[in-house]
Amino acid sequence: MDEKQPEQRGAPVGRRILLGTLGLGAVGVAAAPVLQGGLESFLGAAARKDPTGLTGLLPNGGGFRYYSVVSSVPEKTAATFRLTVNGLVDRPRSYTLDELRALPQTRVVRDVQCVTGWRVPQTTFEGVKLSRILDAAGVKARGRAIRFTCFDGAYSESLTLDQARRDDVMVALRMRDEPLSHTHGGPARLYVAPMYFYKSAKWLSGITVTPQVVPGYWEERGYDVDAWVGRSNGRDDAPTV
Ligand SMILES: Nc1nc2c(c(=O)[nH]1)N[C@H]1C(S)=C(S)[C@@H](COP(=O)(O)O)O[C@H]1N2
Ligand SMILES: [Mo]
Repeated sequence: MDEKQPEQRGAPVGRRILLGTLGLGAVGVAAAPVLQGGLESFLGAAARKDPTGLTGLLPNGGGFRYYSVVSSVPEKTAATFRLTVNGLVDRPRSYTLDELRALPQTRVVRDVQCVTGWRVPQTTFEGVKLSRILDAAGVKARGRAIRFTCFDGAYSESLTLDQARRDDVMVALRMRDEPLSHTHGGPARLYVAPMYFYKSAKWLSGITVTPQVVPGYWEERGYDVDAWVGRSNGRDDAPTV
């Protein structure tokens, strides 16, 4: 296994064969949490140590793979979801889902590209431009980067302020003309169109303006902080895993 592909560490061929034997590929995402629980107990300590290896192999529909670095994520609704904006800003605040929905929505259609090789062509995302949220908060002069946190309690991501202000970076509320499902990181995920999909943090709960880039979850484990598709450590032409 390539050392630059930590998403796949702990998911050696043995597990793939196991998953294949169980026919997981055909089962679909609805059964995934149950199956993950079952597999975890079956595989024991090794699986608990690296749940990514298991979840990364599960299908998420329409050519997507389901990724989570934790084995279960609470579901949030319009009643319970909050997105907090804080750090080096003049006006820290939190948004409800309805408040995000009420803001002007932007639409971007691009290929989704995971760093491990799978790609989903021409996928529509809709949501609120991150620049709009940053402008509303008023980034202080010392603010140079953004740290994103998630209500899965583990994942994080980062962007420089310049990257965050791009027109094709948003807090996404919809994907493929539907509300973002829980498995795709709903009700709101970060969507960074020009970068590998690991930048697009699911289950977004926090946007913190920081004085410098704080590397995110996978970046601490070897991925490039600047994750431009084709210019980073991905393998665009690798076969789908
Ligand atoms: N919170 C969270 N966000 C995440 C991840 C994760 O494990 N946890 N995985 C990333 C990676 S590596 C990919 S490829 C995509 C997968 O998104 P999907 O599950 O909607 O296909 O989510 C990204 N965002
Ligand atoms: Mo990924």
